[in-house]
Amino acid sequence: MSDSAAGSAQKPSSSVKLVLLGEAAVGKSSLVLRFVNNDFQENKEPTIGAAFLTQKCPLPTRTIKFEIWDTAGQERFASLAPMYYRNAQAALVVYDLTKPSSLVKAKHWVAELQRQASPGIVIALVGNKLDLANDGSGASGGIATATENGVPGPETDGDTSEARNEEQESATSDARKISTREARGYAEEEGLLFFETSAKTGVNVVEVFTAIANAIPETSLKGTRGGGAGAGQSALGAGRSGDDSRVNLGDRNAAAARDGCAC
Ligand SMILES: Nc1nc2c(ncn2[C@@H]2O[C@H](COP(=O)(O)OP(=O)(O)O)[C@@H](O)[C@H]2O)c(=O)[nH]1
Ligand SMILES: [Mg+2]
Repeated sequence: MSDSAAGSAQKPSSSVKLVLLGEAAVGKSSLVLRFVNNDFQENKEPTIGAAFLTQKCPLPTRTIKFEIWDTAGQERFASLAPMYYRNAQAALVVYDLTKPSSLVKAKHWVAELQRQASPGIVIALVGNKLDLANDGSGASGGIATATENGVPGPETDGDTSEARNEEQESATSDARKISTREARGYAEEEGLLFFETSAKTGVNVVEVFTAIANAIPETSLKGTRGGGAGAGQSALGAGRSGDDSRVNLGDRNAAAARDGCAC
């Protein structure tokens, strides 16, 4: 894209360790495959052991090289999990929006990361398999906000309207079992990035990684070359809450995502 032409010589380049966590079969490996190879396999072989892939994500002011660690569900063995997320600067915590138990699991992961992972870790909550929901446009952006997405209808009827909205939502949502509102509300409380994705169609996949790349605090970047640690501050800027170890993003990342990773 046009940004890669703009002075790539002096652009800082940084490696970012990113881990994927979540219940088995939610689509972790499929999201990586979509991001790295722009491919999808309908009956994907389960990951054996752990996969390690890299993918560059060129941003306007710097290039982020993701080192992606995809596990085969070793999270079931609690003692192995910290090995994966140790020193991770970013985590994709994935659930399947057709499977409520997977959100419960995702919440456990978020809690564990907040308790034990690196303090500045950027966590994105990702509801995958959006193609199985009828309202397939999904939540597409950056920091979780209170804005509801996909909840139909104005509230004209006082006390029952909310319940009706929930009903309508599930009635028109096909296989969706977790509403955008519920997941977004949780992500907002915890200060997580939030997206709904489909590894199958590719919706929002690049956007997730680009939003994460934008959210990595400058101070936690390693392997910076060519520009020093100070470069690229403008890519982060205003939306960050200064006193929190987690990172909040403004809506600009949804827009930035479109121009971000050209991969
Ligand atoms: N419909 C649909 N199926 C998906 C999606 N992502 C993954 N799958 C399927 O879900 C199954 C599990 O995917 P996989 O990536 O192996 O999950 P993992 O165990 O979390 O790594 C596979 O059969 C995939 O083809 C998606 O976005 N939509
Ligand atoms: Mg896998």
